[in-house]
Amino acid sequence: MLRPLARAAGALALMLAGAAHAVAETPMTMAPVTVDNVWARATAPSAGSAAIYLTLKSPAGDTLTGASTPAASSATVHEMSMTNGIMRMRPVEGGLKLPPDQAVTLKPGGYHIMLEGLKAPLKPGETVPVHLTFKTAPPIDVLAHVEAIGASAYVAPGAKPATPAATAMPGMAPGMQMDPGMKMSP
Ligand SMILES: [Cu+2]
Repeated sequence: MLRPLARAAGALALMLAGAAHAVAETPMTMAPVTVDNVWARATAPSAGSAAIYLTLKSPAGDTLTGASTPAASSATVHEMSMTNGIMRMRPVEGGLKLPPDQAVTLKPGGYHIMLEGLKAPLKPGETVPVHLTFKTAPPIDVLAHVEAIGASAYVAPGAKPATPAATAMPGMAPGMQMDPGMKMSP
């Protein structure tokens, strides 16, 4: 009587070990990235470019490798830097690193997803579909809420917008100057 029971217990222990192994491996291979507060500024009717802002968080660490949207012909992760009082922006080499369990916010004056070849102006209240790809996590599709032309942050639906500040270019904080040598369009 004892032997079959012991064998059954042994088999159960093996099954449990297998289950624990599978659970332990999940965060390494499929850790989802959470995406919050996806937004863009409305654009002027003639604008050819815009910027998408959002907050990303990866529990295990990851890299935002790319983005695309049907609203523009290209979407590129950009960073900004100040050199001699001139704001420059350029593609983030190798993708945007997401440190483990640390929120990374793309916002005006900093990292942003640059949309070029905008197919239509972005109007307040609209949503823009954005497809995000990561080095490890599966791709994520999100909707960017289009805020007022001078908005400086995401406004939750139903909330009162913050006082807008006039800005000249998408992706730029008020008072920033474009580098005259910088090419904006392909
Ligand atoms: Cu840019």
